[in-house]
Amino acid sequence: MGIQLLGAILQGAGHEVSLLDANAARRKLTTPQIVEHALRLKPDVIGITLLTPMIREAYVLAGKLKEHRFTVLGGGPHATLMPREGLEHGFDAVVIGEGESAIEEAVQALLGKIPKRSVAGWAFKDDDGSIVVTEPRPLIQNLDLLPLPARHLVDSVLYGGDESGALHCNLFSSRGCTARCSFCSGHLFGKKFRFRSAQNILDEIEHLQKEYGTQEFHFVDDAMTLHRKRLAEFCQGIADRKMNFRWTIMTRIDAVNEEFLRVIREAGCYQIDYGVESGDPVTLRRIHKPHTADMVRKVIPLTARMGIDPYVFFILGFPWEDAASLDNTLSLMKEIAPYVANFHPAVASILIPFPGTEIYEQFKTEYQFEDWWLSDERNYDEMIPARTSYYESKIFHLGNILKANFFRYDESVRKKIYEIFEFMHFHNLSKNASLFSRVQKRLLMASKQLQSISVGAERLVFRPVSMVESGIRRFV
Ligand code: B12
Ligand code: SF4
Repeated sequence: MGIQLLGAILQGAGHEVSLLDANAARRKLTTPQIVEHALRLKPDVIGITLLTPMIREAYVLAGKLKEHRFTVLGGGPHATLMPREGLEHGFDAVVIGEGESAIEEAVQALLGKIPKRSVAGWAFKDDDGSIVVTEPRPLIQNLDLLPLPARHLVDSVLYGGDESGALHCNLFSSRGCTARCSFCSGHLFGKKFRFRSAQNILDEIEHLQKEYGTQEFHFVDDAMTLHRKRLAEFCQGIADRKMNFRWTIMTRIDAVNEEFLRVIREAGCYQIDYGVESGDPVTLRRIHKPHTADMVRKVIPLTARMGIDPYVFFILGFPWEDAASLDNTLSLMKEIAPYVANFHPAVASILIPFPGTEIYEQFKTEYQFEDWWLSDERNYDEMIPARTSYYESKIFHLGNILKANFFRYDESVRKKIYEIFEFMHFHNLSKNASLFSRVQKRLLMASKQLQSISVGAERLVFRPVSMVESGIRRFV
């Protein structure tokens, strides 16, 4: 969505724009393939989104593009946190913060049409090779003035099964979050909560329904419910316009109440993602989470009672945590499990010290992980291969964060993390009544038992199982 918004701004200003998502769910491109694409297109400026987990690949790509003398511009979360680093790794310039207000001027300056120093909120390499960072650009005040993302510039089939696909259902209604969680890398949109008007969001949804037939929408706001009056207007607007669609949101435990949940449920909201993070009171305090474990005990069952599915995120392994603190988290998980539709182990769930966070600054020297994203050694972003054991490759498919070993967990903490991952995975399987889930649950238990007796025997029996399963997946 970020690059679609920038595409819309540039098209509006008369530029020719092409978007390439090299990391789309159904098509991952390699660096040589991206370079080849650029050589075919020969654009005047190439913009690249920079996220910390993929930063090494992005820097290699920038280097390769520079070999062909392309002009390369960076932007996004990592560029905002580490603008100088981007320039030291091949980029000609990087935009710091929101892109919409800066992109047009940045392109003009890179094309030599306006002086580079006249552009606010970016960093560039001057003619003598020195790095210049200009004064910050104010945040966009009126989000209603933004154009609709240029969704037509990306092939929706790359994201989902059919024409409408999963691509056209993501949208945002606000930016910024007022909390200050010590692990959160959300600096891009700032701490001030800014929001689009209810009418403006409904207009976009109406457009998406007409244009693409989309009936389900996912809001990617950090904390959608911070301004309740606006959301109440949004719900009223759905009724007034006689619209009918389903939607999901992400928000904070401290930012909902019963009446409010009822209103959004009646207006079609069927899922809320909450960042619970921990059940340990010390940890919740130390990470500055704006809720307590008791608030979680109330809000999760309440959400379920109101007819909305709670999806819940946890983060395991804060540097001060021992097996007892993790046990507090597991106990809370077990308490709320009857109401939880899904625990999200999908996006890893083990603490990663992202740049710019309080956790990173506090612990980088003690645990010697300064600038870890630049080294291959900490490359956690790979799946655990099925050759370890069937059990591990399923329960712990993103468990490479444990191998990255940021916080040197001792054996008791590691064991507890495994136990919690197993709990989350089995809970999710049991919520899914399909035959596949039931079979997988049995296979997992068998693989675990066999592994504890003989690693070799587990491999002998379960290697073929993994092969058959991945064959079926490829076929499906
Ligand atoms: C939806 C989402 C996801 C989705 C989809 C991610 C995707 N690639 O689109 C899923 C669930 C898959 C996901 C996964 C992860 N995510 Co995520 N995600 C988000 C979320 C909530 C919304 C993203 C979004 O659409 N924003 C709205 C659009 C409009 O903003 P945008 O894309 O950032 O684009 C703007 C600017 O960045 C800039 N810009 C972007 N590209 C460019 C390029 C140029 C050239 C220029 C000039 C400007 C520019 O301009 C755009 C308009 O203002 C953000 C939080 C947030 N509030 O943004 C986190 C966020 C991006 N995720 C984050 C993280 C950490 C992850 C994971 C690593 C989590 C994990 N532990 O596994 C994984 C890694 C995924 C991966 N390999 O990319 C961090 C990134 C931190 C960082 N330093 O990189 C964020 C910021 C959350 C946070 N607060 O910490 N995520
Ligand atoms: S509540 Fe969520 S978005 Fe807000 S600071 Fe905490 S982790 Fe980040």
